[in-house]
Amino acid sequence: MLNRFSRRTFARLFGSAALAPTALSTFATAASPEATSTAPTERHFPPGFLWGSATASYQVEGAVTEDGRGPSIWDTFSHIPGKVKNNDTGDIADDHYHRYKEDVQLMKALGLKTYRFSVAWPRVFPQGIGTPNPKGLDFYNRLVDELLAAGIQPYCTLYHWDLPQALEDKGGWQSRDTSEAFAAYAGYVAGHLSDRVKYFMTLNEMSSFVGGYSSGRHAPGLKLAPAGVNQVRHHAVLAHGLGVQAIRAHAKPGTKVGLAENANAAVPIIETPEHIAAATKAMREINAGYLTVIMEGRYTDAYLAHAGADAPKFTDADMKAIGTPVDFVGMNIYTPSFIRADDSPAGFARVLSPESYPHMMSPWLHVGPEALYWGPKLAAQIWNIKEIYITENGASSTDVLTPNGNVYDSDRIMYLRNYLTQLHRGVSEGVPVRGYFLWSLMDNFEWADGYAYRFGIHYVDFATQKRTPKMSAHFYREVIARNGLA
Ligand code: PNW
Repeated sequence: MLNRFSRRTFARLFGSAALAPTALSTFATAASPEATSTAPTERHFPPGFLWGSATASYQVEGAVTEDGRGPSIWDTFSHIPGKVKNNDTGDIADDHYHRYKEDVQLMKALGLKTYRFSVAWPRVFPQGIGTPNPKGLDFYNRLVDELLAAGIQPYCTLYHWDLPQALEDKGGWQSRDTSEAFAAYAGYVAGHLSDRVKYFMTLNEMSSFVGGYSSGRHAPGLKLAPAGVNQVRHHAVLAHGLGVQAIRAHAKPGTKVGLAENANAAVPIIETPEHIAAATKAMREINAGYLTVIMEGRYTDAYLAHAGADAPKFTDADMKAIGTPVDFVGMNIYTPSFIRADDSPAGFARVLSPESYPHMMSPWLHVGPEALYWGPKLAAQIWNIKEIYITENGASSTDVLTPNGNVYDSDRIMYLRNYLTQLHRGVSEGVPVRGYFLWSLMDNFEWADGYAYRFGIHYVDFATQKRTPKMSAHFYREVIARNGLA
Protein backbone atom coordinates (compact mmCIF):
# COMPACT_ATOMS: atom_id res chain seq x y z
CA MET A 1 0.00 0.00 0.00
CA LEU A 2 1.15 3.52 -0.70
CA ASN A 3 0.87 5.75 2.31
CA ARG A 4 -0.74 9.18 1.99
CA PHE A 5 2.53 11.04 1.65
CA SER A 6 4.09 8.78 -0.94
CA ARG A 7 0.85 8.69 -2.93
CA ARG A 8 1.07 12.44 -3.23
CA THR A 9 4.70 12.40 -4.30
CA PHE A 10 4.10 9.56 -6.70
CA ALA A 11 1.20 11.43 -8.25
CA ARG A 12 3.28 14.57 -8.62
CA LEU A 13 6.05 12.71 -10.38
CA PHE A 14 4.10 10.41 -12.61
CA GLY A 15 0.66 12.00 -12.78
CA SER A 16 -2.40 10.80 -10.90
CA ALA A 17 -3.39 8.36 -13.66
CA ALA A 18 -0.34 6.33 -12.69
CA LEU A 19 -1.96 5.72 -9.32
CA ALA A 20 -4.85 3.74 -10.78
CA PRO A 21 -4.66 0.14 -9.49
CA THR A 22 -4.14 -1.28 -12.96
CA ALA A 23 -1.25 1.03 -13.68
CA LEU A 24 0.37 0.10 -10.41
CA SER A 25 0.02 -3.64 -10.80
CA THR A 26 1.27 -3.48 -14.38
CA PHE A 27 4.26 -1.51 -13.15
CA ALA A 28 5.01 -4.04 -10.40
CA THR A 29 4.63 -7.01 -12.69
CA ALA A 30 6.77 -5.50 -15.37
CA ALA A 31 9.51 -4.56 -12.90
CA SER A 32 9.80 -7.96 -11.30
CA PRO A 33 7.45 -10.93 -11.22
CA GLU A 34 8.05 -11.46 -7.49
CA ALA A 35 7.60 -7.84 -6.44
CA THR A 36 4.33 -7.41 -4.67
CA SER A 37 5.08 -4.17 -2.80
CA THR A 38 4.34 -1.07 -4.83
CA ALA A 39 5.76 1.39 -2.26
CA PRO A 40 8.35 3.70 -3.74
CA THR A 41 11.81 2.92 -2.42
CA GLU A 42 12.80 6.56 -1.99
CA ARG A 43 13.90 7.95 1.35
CA HIS A 44 11.67 10.93 1.88
CA PHE A 45 12.25 14.05 3.93
CA PRO A 46 9.30 15.48 5.87
CA PRO A 47 6.78 17.46 3.84
CA GLY A 48 7.83 21.10 3.67
CA PHE A 49 11.53 20.37 4.16
CA LEU A 50 13.30 23.48 2.87
CA TRP A 51 15.73 22.72 0.09
CA GLY A 52 17.98 25.67 -0.56
CA SER A 53 21.27 26.95 -1.79
CA ALA A 54 23.60 29.64 -0.48
CA THR A 55 25.99 32.36 -1.62
CA ALA A 56 27.63 35.39 0.01
CA SER A 57 27.87 39.00 -1.09
CA TYR A 58 31.61 39.44 -1.69
CA GLN A 59 31.89 36.00 -3.31
CA VAL A 60 29.30 36.65 -6.02
CA GLU A 61 28.26 40.28 -6.38
CA GLY A 62 31.14 42.19 -7.97
CA ALA A 63 30.20 45.85 -8.63
CA VAL A 64 32.41 46.84 -5.73
CA THR A 65 32.39 50.56 -6.44
CA GLU A 66 28.85 50.87 -7.68
CA ASP A 67 25.91 52.80 -6.23
CA GLY A 68 27.89 54.21 -3.33
CA ARG A 69 29.30 50.96 -1.88
CA GLY A 70 32.24 51.61 0.43
CA PRO A 71 35.33 49.40 0.42
CA SER A 72 35.43 46.29 2.61
CA ILE A 73 38.38 44.54 4.20
CA TRP A 74 38.19 41.92 1.46
CA ASP A 75 38.61 44.58 -1.27
CA THR A 76 41.73 45.79 0.49
CA PHE A 77 43.08 42.33 1.28
CA SER A 78 42.48 40.77 -2.14
CA HIS A 79 44.32 43.65 -3.80
CA ILE A 80 47.49 43.00 -1.79
CA PRO A 81 49.71 40.90 -4.07
CA GLY A 82 50.24 37.36 -2.83
CA LYS A 83 47.28 37.20 -0.45
CA VAL A 84 44.91 35.35 -2.80
CA LYS A 85 45.75 32.57 -5.27
CA ASN A 86 46.55 34.07 -8.68
CA ASN A 87 45.95 37.50 -7.13
CA ASP A 88 42.25 37.07 -7.83
CA THR A 89 39.84 39.63 -6.40
CA GLY A 90 36.07 39.91 -5.98
CA ASP A 91 35.93 43.04 -8.18
CA ILE A 92 33.67 41.27 -10.69
CA ALA A 93 33.16 37.80 -9.20
CA ASP A 94 29.90 36.42 -10.68
CA ASP A 95 28.63 39.89 -11.56
CA HIS A 96 25.57 38.84 -9.59
CA TYR A 97 24.83 42.50 -8.79
CA HIS A 98 23.81 42.92 -12.43
CA ARG A 99 22.73 39.35 -13.17
CA TYR A 100 20.63 38.57 -10.11
CA LYS A 101 17.48 38.12 -12.20
CA GLU A 102 19.16 35.47 -14.33
CA ASP A 103 20.47 33.82 -11.16
CA VAL A 104 17.01 33.71 -9.61
CA GLN A 105 15.88 31.91 -12.76
CA LEU A 106 18.64 29.31 -12.19
CA MET A 107 17.25 28.81 -8.69
CA LYS A 108 13.73 28.49 -10.03
CA ALA A 109 14.82 25.88 -12.56
CA LEU A 110 16.34 23.86 -9.71
CA GLY A 111 13.07 24.05 -7.80
CA LEU A 112 14.72 25.73 -4.80
CA LYS A 113 12.35 26.44 -1.94
CA THR A 114 14.75 28.88 -0.31
CA TYR A 115 17.91 30.87 -0.96
CA ARG A 116 20.44 32.15 1.53
CA PHE A 117 22.24 35.36 0.56
CA SER A 118 24.22 37.90 2.55
CA VAL A 119 23.98 41.66 2.67
CA ALA A 120 27.19 43.60 2.08
CA TRP A 121 27.46 45.90 5.09
CA PRO A 122 29.51 48.52 3.14
CA ARG A 123 26.75 48.82 0.53
CA VAL A 124 24.26 49.84 3.22
CA PHE A 125 26.65 51.81 5.46
CA PRO A 126 29.68 52.73 3.33
CA GLN A 127 31.48 53.96 6.46
CA GLY A 128 30.15 51.13 8.64
CA ILE A 129 28.10 53.53 10.77
CA GLY A 130 26.35 56.84 10.29
CA THR A 131 24.29 57.70 7.25
CA PRO A 132 22.82 54.76 5.34
CA ASN A 133 23.15 54.58 1.57
CA PRO A 134 19.63 53.96 0.20
CA LYS A 135 20.95 52.65 -3.13
CA GLY A 136 22.79 49.90 -1.26
CA LEU A 137 19.68 48.62 0.43
CA ASP A 138 17.75 48.94 -2.85
CA PHE A 139 19.72 46.10 -4.37
CA TYR A 140 18.55 43.73 -1.63
CA ASN A 141 15.00 45.01 -1.96
CA ARG A 142 15.08 44.11 -5.66
CA LEU A 143 16.68 40.73 -4.97
CA VAL A 144 14.13 39.85 -2.29
CA ASP A 145 11.23 40.88 -4.53
CA GLU A 146 12.63 38.80 -7.38
CA LEU A 147 12.99 35.76 -5.10
CA LEU A 148 9.47 36.07 -3.75
CA ALA A 149 8.06 36.45 -7.26
CA ALA A 150 9.80 33.16 -8.12
CA GLY A 151 8.28 31.47 -5.05
CA ILE A 152 11.63 31.27 -3.24
CA GLN A 153 11.86 32.12 0.44
CA PRO A 154 14.75 34.47 1.24
CA TYR A 155 17.07 33.71 4.20
CA CYS A 156 19.31 36.67 4.92
CA THR A 157 22.78 36.64 6.50
CA LEU A 158 23.89 40.03 7.79
CA TYR A 159 27.64 39.48 7.92
CA HIS A 160 29.59 37.19 5.65
CA TRP A 161 33.03 38.70 6.28
CA ASP A 162 32.94 41.94 4.26
CA LEU A 163 33.58 44.37 7.11
CA PRO A 164 33.59 48.02 6.03
CA GLN A 165 37.24 49.07 5.71
CA ALA A 166 36.41 52.29 7.59
CA LEU A 167 35.69 50.19 10.69
CA GLU A 168 38.85 48.12 10.27
CA ASP A 169 40.77 51.41 10.22
CA LYS A 170 39.42 52.00 13.73
CA GLY A 171 40.45 48.55 15.00
CA GLY A 172 37.89 46.31 13.30
CA TRP A 173 36.91 43.28 15.37
CA GLN A 174 39.61 44.17 17.90
CA SER A 175 37.31 46.99 19.00
CA ARG A 176 34.11 46.57 20.96
CA ASP A 177 32.68 49.46 18.89
CA THR A 178 32.48 47.10 15.91
CA SER A 179 30.08 44.85 17.84
CA GLU A 180 27.88 47.87 18.55
CA ALA A 181 28.12 49.09 14.96
CA PHE A 182 27.10 45.65 13.72
CA ALA A 183 23.99 45.69 15.90
CA ALA A 184 22.97 49.11 14.56
CA TYR A 185 23.46 47.95 10.96
CA ALA A 186 21.65 44.63 11.57
CA GLY A 187 18.68 46.37 13.15
CA TYR A 188 18.48 48.82 10.24
CA VAL A 189 18.50 46.09 7.57
CA ALA A 190 16.02 43.87 9.44
CA GLY A 191 13.76 46.88 9.92
CA HIS A 192 13.65 47.39 6.16
CA LEU A 193 13.53 43.80 4.89
CA SER A 194 11.49 41.97 7.53
CA ASP A 195 8.19 42.77 5.84
CA ARG A 196 9.33 40.15 3.32
CA VAL A 197 12.28 38.29 4.88
CA LYS A 198 11.30 36.11 7.82
CA TYR A 199 14.67 34.55 8.70
CA PHE A 200 17.84 36.47 9.57
CA MET A 201 21.24 35.11 10.46
CA THR A 202 23.58 37.47 12.29
CA LEU A 203 27.13 36.33 11.51
CA ASN A 204 28.48 33.66 9.21
CA GLU A 205 31.25 31.44 10.55
CA MET A 206 32.74 33.50 13.32
CA SER A 207 35.55 30.99 13.71
CA SER A 208 36.53 31.53 10.07
CA PHE A 209 36.65 35.32 10.10
CA VAL A 210 38.36 35.42 13.48
CA GLY A 211 41.08 33.52 11.61
CA GLY A 212 41.72 36.76 9.72
CA TYR A 213 43.19 38.05 13.00
CA SER A 214 45.18 34.91 13.92
CA SER A 215 46.48 32.96 10.93
CA GLY A 216 46.26 35.99 8.67
CA ARG A 217 45.04 33.81 5.80
CA HIS A 218 41.84 35.83 5.58
CA ALA A 219 41.19 39.59 5.71
CA PRO A 220 42.40 41.73 7.38
CA GLY A 221 45.48 39.46 7.40
CA LEU A 222 46.64 40.03 10.99
CA LYS A 223 48.52 37.62 13.24
CA LEU A 224 47.67 38.71 16.76
CA ALA A 225 48.91 37.08 19.94
CA PRO A 226 46.42 34.77 21.76
CA ALA A 227 45.04 37.49 24.07
CA GLY A 228 44.20 39.65 21.06
CA VAL A 229 42.59 36.77 19.19
CA ASN A 230 40.48 35.83 22.22
CA GLN A 231 39.26 39.42 22.46
CA VAL A 232 38.37 39.47 18.73
CA ARG A 233 36.44 36.22 19.25
CA HIS A 234 34.62 37.76 22.20
CA HIS A 235 33.65 40.80 20.11
CA ALA A 236 32.32 38.48 17.41
CA VAL A 237 29.99 36.58 19.75
CA LEU A 238 29.03 39.87 21.39
CA ALA A 239 28.13 41.31 17.97
CA HIS A 240 25.93 38.28 17.42
CA GLY A 241 24.11 38.78 20.75
CA LEU A 242 23.66 42.54 20.33
CA GLY A 243 22.60 41.88 16.75
CA VAL A 244 19.87 39.44 17.84
CA GLN A 245 18.53 42.10 20.23
CA ALA A 246 18.65 44.87 17.62
CA ILE A 247 16.92 42.72 15.01
CA ARG A 248 14.15 41.85 17.48
CA ALA A 249 13.77 45.55 18.33
CA HIS A 250 13.38 46.63 14.68
CA ALA A 251 11.91 43.70 12.77
CA LYS A 252 8.27 42.88 12.19
CA PRO A 253 6.69 40.48 14.70
CA GLY A 254 7.24 36.85 13.76
CA THR A 255 10.75 37.42 12.39
CA LYS A 256 13.13 34.62 13.35
CA VAL A 257 16.74 35.27 14.27
CA GLY A 258 19.67 32.89 14.41
CA LEU A 259 23.22 32.51 13.14
CA ALA A 260 25.22 30.42 10.68
CA GLU A 261 28.19 28.92 12.45
CA ASN A 262 30.66 26.33 11.27
CA ALA A 263 30.34 24.36 14.44
CA ASN A 264 32.82 21.53 14.68
CA ALA A 265 30.75 18.39 14.22
CA ALA A 266 31.91 15.83 16.78
CA VAL A 267 31.61 12.30 15.39
CA PRO A 268 32.16 9.26 17.64
CA ILE A 269 34.95 7.19 16.12
CA ILE A 270 32.87 4.07 16.73
CA GLU A 271 29.17 4.15 17.53
CA THR A 272 29.40 2.63 21.01
CA PRO A 273 27.96 4.24 24.17
CA GLU A 274 31.37 5.27 25.54
CA HIS A 275 32.50 6.98 22.34
CA ILE A 276 29.10 8.59 21.84
CA ALA A 277 29.30 9.98 25.39
CA ALA A 278 32.80 11.29 24.63
CA ALA A 279 31.62 12.94 21.40
CA THR A 280 28.79 14.62 23.33
CA LYS A 281 31.30 16.11 25.80
CA ALA A 282 33.58 17.09 22.93
CA MET A 283 30.80 18.85 21.03
CA ARG A 284 30.52 21.39 23.87
CA GLU A 285 34.22 21.88 24.41
CA ILE A 286 35.45 22.07 20.84
CA ASN A 287 32.84 24.76 20.15
CA ALA A 288 33.35 26.58 23.46
CA GLY A 289 34.35 29.95 21.97
CA TYR A 290 31.35 30.16 19.63
CA LEU A 291 28.23 28.01 19.65
CA THR A 292 28.61 26.91 23.27
CA VAL A 293 29.00 30.40 24.72
CA ILE A 294 26.10 31.62 22.59
CA MET A 295 23.81 28.78 23.63
CA GLU A 296 24.83 28.86 27.32
CA GLY A 297 25.70 32.53 27.93
CA ARG A 298 28.99 31.64 29.61
CA TYR A 299 32.44 30.46 28.68
CA THR A 300 33.09 26.91 29.82
CA ASP A 301 35.52 26.44 32.71
CA ALA A 302 37.83 24.49 30.43
CA TYR A 303 37.85 27.33 27.87
CA LEU A 304 38.78 29.95 30.47
CA ALA A 305 41.35 27.66 32.11
CA HIS A 306 42.96 26.96 28.75
CA ALA A 307 43.10 30.70 27.90
CA GLY A 308 44.57 31.51 31.34
CA ALA A 309 45.98 35.04 31.41
CA ASP A 310 44.99 35.49 27.77
CA ALA A 311 41.27 35.05 28.51
CA PRO A 312 39.00 37.70 26.97
CA LYS A 313 37.89 40.65 29.07
CA PHE A 314 34.14 40.79 29.46
CA THR A 315 31.31 42.04 31.66
CA ASP A 316 28.21 40.27 32.97
CA ALA A 317 26.16 42.43 30.61
CA ASP A 318 28.24 41.12 27.68
CA MET A 319 27.54 37.54 28.69
CA LYS A 320 23.84 38.21 29.02
CA ALA A 321 23.74 39.72 25.53
CA ILE A 322 25.76 36.86 24.04
CA GLY A 323 23.35 34.31 25.52
CA THR A 324 20.23 36.02 24.15
CA PRO A 325 18.02 33.09 23.06
CA VAL A 326 17.93 32.46 19.30
CA ASP A 327 14.97 31.15 17.31
CA PHE A 328 17.02 28.72 15.28
CA VAL A 329 20.60 27.55 14.80
CA GLY A 330 22.29 27.36 11.41
CA MET A 331 25.17 24.94 11.11
CA ASN A 332 27.67 25.02 8.25
CA ILE A 333 28.94 21.45 8.11
CA TYR A 334 31.59 20.20 5.73
CA THR A 335 33.98 18.00 7.70
CA PRO A 336 33.88 15.65 10.70
CA SER A 337 35.85 15.97 13.95
CA PHE A 338 36.39 12.35 14.98
CA ILE A 339 36.34 11.80 18.74
CA ARG A 340 37.16 8.87 20.99
CA ALA A 341 36.70 8.28 24.70
CA ASP A 342 39.83 8.51 26.83
CA ASP A 343 40.95 8.70 30.45
CA SER A 344 42.01 12.35 30.46
CA PRO A 345 40.08 14.77 32.71
CA ALA A 346 38.21 16.01 29.62
CA GLY A 347 37.05 12.46 28.89
CA PHE A 348 37.60 12.68 25.16
CA ALA A 349 40.37 12.99 22.60
CA ARG A 350 40.44 13.97 18.96
CA VAL A 351 41.37 11.26 16.50
CA LEU A 352 43.62 12.87 13.94
CA SER A 353 43.27 11.76 10.35
CA PRO A 354 46.23 10.38 8.41
CA GLU A 355 47.70 12.16 5.38
CA SER A 356 45.88 9.68 3.16
CA TYR A 357 42.43 10.70 4.47
CA PRO A 358 40.12 11.41 1.51
CA HIS A 359 39.42 15.05 0.77
CA MET A 360 37.82 17.09 -1.98
CA MET A 361 39.81 19.61 -4.00
CA SER A 362 40.21 21.96 -1.02
CA PRO A 363 42.76 20.15 1.16
CA TRP A 364 40.82 20.94 4.35
CA LEU A 365 37.64 19.41 2.99
CA HIS A 366 37.87 15.97 4.57
CA VAL A 367 34.99 13.78 3.50
CA GLY A 368 32.96 12.48 6.45
CA PRO A 369 29.25 12.28 5.73
CA GLU A 370 28.55 11.16 9.34
CA ALA A 371 29.16 14.80 10.33
CA LEU A 372 25.72 15.63 8.94
CA TYR A 373 24.14 13.06 11.24
CA TRP A 374 26.10 13.63 14.46
CA GLY A 375 26.58 17.41 14.28
CA PRO A 376 22.91 18.45 14.38
CA LYS A 377 21.91 15.47 16.53
CA LEU A 378 24.37 16.30 19.32
CA ALA A 379 23.71 20.05 19.11
CA ALA A 380 19.94 19.53 19.38
CA GLN A 381 20.42 17.19 22.33
CA ILE A 382 22.93 19.29 24.27
CA TRP A 383 21.22 22.66 23.87
CA ASN A 384 17.63 21.53 23.37
CA ILE A 385 17.46 23.25 19.98
CA LYS A 386 14.08 23.00 18.25
CA GLU A 387 14.92 24.37 14.81
CA ILE A 388 18.16 23.69 12.96
CA TYR A 389 19.19 24.47 9.39
CA ILE A 390 22.21 23.16 7.60
CA THR A 391 23.14 26.63 6.38
CA GLU A 392 26.04 25.29 4.28
CA ASN A 393 27.27 21.96 2.97
CA GLY A 394 28.97 21.29 -0.33
CA ALA A 395 32.21 20.43 -2.06
CA SER A 396 35.00 21.76 -4.25
CA SER A 397 35.95 19.65 -7.22
CA THR A 398 38.16 19.60 -10.30
CA ASP A 399 35.34 20.61 -12.60
CA VAL A 400 35.95 20.47 -16.34
CA LEU A 401 33.54 21.92 -18.84
CA THR A 402 33.57 19.40 -21.71
CA PRO A 403 33.11 20.45 -25.35
CA ASN A 404 29.56 19.10 -25.27
CA GLY A 405 28.76 21.59 -22.51
CA ASN A 406 28.59 19.23 -19.51
CA VAL A 407 30.45 19.09 -16.24
CA TYR A 408 30.59 15.49 -15.02
CA ASP A 409 31.17 16.23 -11.34
CA SER A 410 30.40 12.74 -10.14
CA ASP A 411 32.64 13.17 -7.09
CA ARG A 412 30.50 16.10 -5.92
CA ILE A 413 27.35 14.05 -6.51
CA MET A 414 28.77 11.17 -4.47
CA TYR A 415 29.73 13.61 -1.72
CA LEU A 416 26.25 15.16 -1.68
CA ARG A 417 24.40 11.87 -1.83
CA ASN A 418 26.39 10.42 1.06
CA TYR A 419 25.98 13.54 3.22
CA LEU A 420 22.25 13.76 2.45
CA THR A 421 21.86 10.08 3.36
CA GLN A 422 23.28 10.87 6.81
CA LEU A 423 21.10 13.95 7.10
CA HIS A 424 18.11 11.79 6.23
CA ARG A 425 19.10 9.33 8.93
CA GLY A 426 18.99 12.10 11.52
CA VAL A 427 15.82 13.74 10.28
CA SER A 428 13.97 10.43 10.21
CA GLU A 429 15.00 9.88 13.85
CA GLY A 430 13.52 13.26 14.74
CA VAL A 431 16.59 15.52 14.71
CA PRO A 432 14.92 18.92 14.10
CA VAL A 433 16.68 19.91 10.88
CA ARG A 434 14.14 21.93 8.86
CA GLY A 435 16.19 22.78 5.79
CA TYR A 436 19.45 22.38 3.89
CA PHE A 437 21.40 25.01 1.94
CA LEU A 438 23.83 23.63 -0.59
CA TRP A 439 27.05 25.63 -0.93
CA SER A 440 27.00 26.91 -3.54
CA LEU A 441 24.53 27.88 -6.22
CA MET A 442 27.41 28.69 -8.56
CA ASP A 443 31.20 28.82 -8.66
CA ASN A 444 32.44 31.98 -6.98
CA PHE A 445 35.30 33.80 -5.27
CA GLU A 446 36.56 31.19 -2.80
CA TRP A 447 38.36 33.66 -0.49
CA ALA A 448 42.11 33.04 -0.27
CA ASP A 449 41.74 30.35 -2.94
CA GLY A 450 40.35 32.86 -5.43
CA TYR A 451 38.64 31.24 -8.41
CA ALA A 452 40.92 28.18 -8.34
CA TYR A 453 38.52 26.04 -6.31
CA ARG A 454 34.96 25.66 -7.51
CA PHE A 455 32.08 24.89 -5.13
CA GLY A 456 29.13 25.60 -7.43
CA ILE A 457 26.52 23.28 -8.83
CA HIS A 458 26.49 25.70 -11.75
CA TYR A 459 29.74 26.14 -13.63
CA VAL A 460 30.69 29.77 -14.19
CA ASP A 461 32.94 30.78 -17.08
CA PHE A 462 34.44 33.86 -15.45
CA ALA A 463 35.45 35.34 -18.85
CA THR A 464 31.92 35.33 -20.24
CA GLN A 465 29.87 34.96 -17.03
CA LYS A 466 28.01 32.07 -18.66
CA ARG A 467 26.42 29.72 -16.11
CA THR A 468 26.08 26.01 -16.96
CA PRO A 469 24.33 23.48 -14.72
CA LYS A 470 26.72 20.70 -13.68
CA MET A 471 25.53 17.11 -13.31
CA SER A 472 25.24 17.88 -9.58
CA ALA A 473 22.60 20.53 -10.38
CA HIS A 474 20.54 17.85 -12.15
CA PHE A 475 21.04 15.53 -9.19
CA TYR A 476 19.94 18.23 -6.73
CA ARG A 477 16.91 19.13 -8.85
CA GLU A 478 15.81 15.49 -8.62
CA VAL A 479 16.34 15.39 -4.85
CA ILE A 480 14.19 18.50 -4.48
CA ALA A 481 11.48 17.22 -6.84
CA ARG A 482 11.26 13.92 -4.96
CA ASN A 483 11.83 15.52 -1.56
CA GLY A 484 14.06 12.57 -0.96
CA LEU A 485 16.87 10.37 -2.09
CA ALA A 486 16.47 7.58 -4.56
C1 PNW B 1 32.72 28.49 4.34
N1 PNW B 1 37.53 25.01 6.96
O1 PNW B 1 34.06 28.66 4.62
C2 PNW B 1 32.20 29.87 4.03
O2 PNW B 1 31.08 30.25 4.79
C3 PNW B 1 31.97 30.12 2.59
O3 PNW B 1 31.99 31.49 2.34
C4 PNW B 1 32.98 29.33 1.78
O4 PNW B 1 33.00 29.66 0.42
C5 PNW B 1 32.67 27.86 1.97
O5 PNW B 1 32.60 27.53 3.35
C6 PNW B 1 33.65 26.93 1.27
O6 PNW B 1 34.93 27.11 1.78
C7 PNW B 1 34.87 27.69 5.18
O7 PNW B 1 38.76 25.20 6.79
C8 PNW B 1 36.23 27.86 5.04
O8 PNW B 1 37.13 24.05 7.63
C9 PNW B 1 37.09 26.98 5.63
C10 PNW B 1 36.61 25.91 6.36
C11 PNW B 1 35.24 25.72 6.51
C12 PNW B 1 34.38 26.62 5.90
